[in-house]
Amino acid sequence: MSIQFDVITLFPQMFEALKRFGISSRALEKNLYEMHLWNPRDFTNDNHRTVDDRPYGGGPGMVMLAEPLQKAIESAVDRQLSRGLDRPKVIHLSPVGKPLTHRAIMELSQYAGIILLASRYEGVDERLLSRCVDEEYSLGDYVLSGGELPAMVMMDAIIRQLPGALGDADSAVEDSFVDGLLDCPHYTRPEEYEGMRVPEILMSGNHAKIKEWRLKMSLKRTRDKRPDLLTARSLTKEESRLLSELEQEQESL
Ligand code: 9D3
Repeated sequence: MSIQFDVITLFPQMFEALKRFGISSRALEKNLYEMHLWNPRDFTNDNHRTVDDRPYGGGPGMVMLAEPLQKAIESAVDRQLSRGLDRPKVIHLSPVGKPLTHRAIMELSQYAGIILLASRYEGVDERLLSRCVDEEYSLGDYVLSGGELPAMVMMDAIIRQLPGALGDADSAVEDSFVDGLLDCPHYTRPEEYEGMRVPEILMSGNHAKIKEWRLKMSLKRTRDKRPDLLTARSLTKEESRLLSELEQEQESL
């Protein structure tokens, strides 16, 4: 069966972005995944359909109530169990979560089903998190308005890993970031644009030389913009040689 996403959100319409455009839309048409949306407001009983309240101890902002979230999560879990799937992992997108990495995406893409909790306001009642949530992920150290965009980011990254999601043209491009280096520069027509020419080597037809040039440019970019990626990773003989070539070339300037 295709991977099952159940998302708990006050703004289910935001997820139209994922359903309607690009690779994630094509993957949905190919039945590579299913996405089911659950609004905590539909699990309230009062006239105002209240999903949040003021924080105990005072302070700014509102906190999401445990009960509507627990009911929504339980409905989502029951849906997946009734499909014969194992109990799904419940993931909360949160500024206090661990950083979302390529490695985490690869691990998550192995699951048959995932439940994503996208929260709003200042946070969620801690008792809901301790009772119902297995893991928390953050996109990085900057403040967003809620967990919906992070949930879509996570799903987009998982979906493009699913076999059959990428056309052949896309999948070749994939290799570069996955091996821990930044991508090389790309060029297309025309041969000369505003006085700037395409690097001669790319027009040579020498595919071994082109491959080597691309690797060298990846190494150069990674060294210049993300040296942390180079220290995190061991180099092949060819990569070490190309890096010392780069250093030699720089000295001679
Ligand atoms: C001062 C306390 N704020 C924490 C930085 C409260 C707060 C702000 C914004 C609590 C939640 C949010 C909404 N953000 C997310 O839900 C979120 C998020 C983010 O803001 N940055 C990076 N990754 C993520 S994942 C979910």
